Amino acid sequence: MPATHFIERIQARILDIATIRPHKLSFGAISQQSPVIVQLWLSNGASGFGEAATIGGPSWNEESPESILHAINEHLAPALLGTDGTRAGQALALMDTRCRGNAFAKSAVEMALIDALARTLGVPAWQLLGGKRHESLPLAWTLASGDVQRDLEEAHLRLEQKRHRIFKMKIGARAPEADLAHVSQIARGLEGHATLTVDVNQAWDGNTARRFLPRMIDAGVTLIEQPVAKWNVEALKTLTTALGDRASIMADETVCTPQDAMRLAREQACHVFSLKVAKHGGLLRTRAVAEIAEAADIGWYGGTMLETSLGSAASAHVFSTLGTQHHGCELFGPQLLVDDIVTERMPIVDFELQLPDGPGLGIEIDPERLERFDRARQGLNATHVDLGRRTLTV
Ligand code: MUC
Ligand code: MG
Repeated sequence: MPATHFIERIQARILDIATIRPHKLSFGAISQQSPVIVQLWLSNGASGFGEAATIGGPSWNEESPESILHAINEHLAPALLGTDGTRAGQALALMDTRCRGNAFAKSAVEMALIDALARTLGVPAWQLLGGKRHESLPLAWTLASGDVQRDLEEAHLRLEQKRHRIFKMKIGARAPEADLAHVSQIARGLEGHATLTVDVNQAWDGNTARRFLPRMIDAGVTLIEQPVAKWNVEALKTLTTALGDRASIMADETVCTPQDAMRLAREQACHVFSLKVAKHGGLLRTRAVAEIAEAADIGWYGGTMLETSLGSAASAHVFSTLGTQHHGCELFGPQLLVDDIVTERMPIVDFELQLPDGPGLGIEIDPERLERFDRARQGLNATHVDLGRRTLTV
């Protein structure tokens, strides 16, 4: 009989970490990330860490750091305490019965559980996720300062440093003509040295997308992310059919659950899925969505919610297990933050992120930094409940 290790304690907290510059998206600019960090202890003494980050509070989708913290403290942790921690799939099913939706909150808990389990077994998390198929992945950077000169300086520096040669531009906040001018200037400045993606973050209607995307492609863009609202699968499909021989259309906000993935696959409504551990509800469900992609001849891209090195490493573990039909990844969250919570970041060598080995998620959390960035400790919002020990931090 394999050993049973009960879930003994779960602690969640919000951190506040500034970004190195404002990051401008179609719905606003962010200058701080507020990831929720979970630590989960098993009865054998092992513990693991998980993270869920949102972008712009609840601007990117429904969940916010505060709602994630609430869902974990009030619903998910009480459901899991005392249950068998060696059954991650069962833990997910239990969380589903106690709490609908709330994929980000569930993903942080599942990540911590898988880290603790992998550490218990002394293996890297990727071994529990099907086994590694990639040692490294091409790493994109997002140009989102809002200023052409600054974007170009950033891109040239990163090319020189051999860190990034895939650049994503955030558009949709300004008039499409202004975005087109911005993208065209950047494309001219980087011609022959980099590949370009645009992420519209749902800002355009179908007609605007049909008019402006061909001109973005003429300018040099090869990958187009979420040009229309998440519900607008019809328009996504039309664009995929019309532009398919010239560029790839990528779904991001539209593809969260395996059911979303099935619909897009059935309708052949995009060429690529942007995979994100948080929106899929964990590492195991990221694999479920990726498997639907593979079966439907849809490619994958390793997306980010601008996590610290903790969430980025967890994403790297699951991405390392996926197939060959990929467009690289954008796990650059740590580089956008002024500081981190790990002792050592994943290295970037020759434009590629090196995927971590070592037990669990393969990174070590720095407890001093965890305390320093803790929102409750900074006195901004004292909502840090420690379940298991039932202590309340104020
Ligand atoms: C998104 O929608 O892809 C990820 C990278 C970035 O720059 O913004 C995010 C959100
Ligand atoms: Mg996106």
